[in-house]
Amino acid sequence: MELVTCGPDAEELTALPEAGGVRADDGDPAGERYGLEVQSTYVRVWAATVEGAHRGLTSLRQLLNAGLRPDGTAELPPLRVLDAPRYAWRGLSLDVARTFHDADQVVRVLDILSLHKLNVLHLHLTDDQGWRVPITGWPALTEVGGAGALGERPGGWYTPEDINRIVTHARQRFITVVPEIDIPGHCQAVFRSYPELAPTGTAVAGPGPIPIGTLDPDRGITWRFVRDVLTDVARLFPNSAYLHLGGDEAFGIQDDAHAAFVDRARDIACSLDRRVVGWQETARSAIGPQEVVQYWIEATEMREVMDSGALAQMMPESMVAVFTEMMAKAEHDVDRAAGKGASLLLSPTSHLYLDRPYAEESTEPDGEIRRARVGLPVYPPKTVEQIYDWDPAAALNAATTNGSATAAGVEAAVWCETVTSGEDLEFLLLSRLSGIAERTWSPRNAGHWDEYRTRLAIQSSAWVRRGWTFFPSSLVAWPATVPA
Ligand code: TNX
Repeated sequence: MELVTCGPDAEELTALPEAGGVRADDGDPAGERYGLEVQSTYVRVWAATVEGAHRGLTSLRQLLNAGLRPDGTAELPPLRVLDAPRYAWRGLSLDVARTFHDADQVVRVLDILSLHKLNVLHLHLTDDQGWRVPITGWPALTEVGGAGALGERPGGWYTPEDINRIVTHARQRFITVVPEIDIPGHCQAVFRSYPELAPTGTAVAGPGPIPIGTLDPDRGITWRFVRDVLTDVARLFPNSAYLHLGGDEAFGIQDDAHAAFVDRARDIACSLDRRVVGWQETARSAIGPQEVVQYWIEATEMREVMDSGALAQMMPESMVAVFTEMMAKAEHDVDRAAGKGASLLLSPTSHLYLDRPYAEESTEPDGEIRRARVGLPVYPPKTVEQIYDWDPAAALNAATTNGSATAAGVEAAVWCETVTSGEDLEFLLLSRLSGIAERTWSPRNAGHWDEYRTRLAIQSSAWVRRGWTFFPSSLVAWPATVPA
């Protein structure tokens, strides 16, 4: 392994195409480039940075998986590659609020990301069902707000030591942990902890899966709370250049008050020397080129869901009306964000929400049982192949009316309403996340399902060795026996 900063090897790396978008740690996207050469007498990995060398060693690991023989030795083909990512921000958003995934499980997820050369873990730390991060001066947030999860599931929260372990494990693998505090909606856990922050009158709870009622921008205590929370979160997650402010599904607040809320929260984040990322609803505030907007509402699929009547089965009519209004308002968010110069983090529901059922059968009976239970029934099921057949640039283009938006990067998302354990979580990630990871790294049109499915099958031996749960899709010819 060599670090090269000048000479022909370095120049070859410099000539590689530039990654699109921004990095979550503000680093140089060129830092991930590497070269890898295999000859009969040596293997050489070179890069301008340790990070680039790490990515190169990850590719070497994947090649070793592919060439592994039953006796534990491996044969590698001679090759020489120069490699660089397509996007600078390649992540996974993980919901630890609806189900609490402890630090051990988060570390397992980080290992999955690392093996796929993903470089961001976005932690959705707070939601109606739970608050997972300790804040100085607000002990009830974890003691009360962190005590539960969705339904009767056990609660929990990360201690500062847990967070330090997660951030350190991530940093060693060149992954940035981006923390999300979801405000001003999705705050029922805050209201349970501190009723003085809760809305009064009719703007409380409400029927259906997503409660009505937000933080009140007209109360002084709200802003003391927001400042204290963002201050501690910025300190606990030091390698993220961004704080994620949520901003989604803030039902029960007027549009102008929502925009003003986001603006004021962003000012606080900026005073802490952090930039802001928010769900696409934040495009309606006074954002600019420094901001990242996370596009999630994929209109075509959402319209199908609405038209199918699936929502009406899940919630009362009054809530269906709230959702219909939300969809209508969302229609121009991507254009709005682009018009203001912000870049877009791509997480369209239709392909990047991994909390959807698998459409194809599992090759194993246990997988069939889990497949029937895991994934939100409201989303149309999709196969491993359908998720792989996706292109970020085409998706962004389809979401704008004039095709002028700029991608910050790509983030898959896994929400945990139907995920009750680490096994459920890994089952949803592996292997649709593998396909997304390839789309974020490799050049456009680089892979095709018919050859990808073979590569995917080969990589599963590494998952089995690590004890990761995965969905054995019937569309893939998985190896029958896996070397130990
Ligand atoms: C919408 S995505 C949500 C989440 C849910 C998810 C289920 C987003 C910004 N809000 O609160 O968990 O759908 O897929």
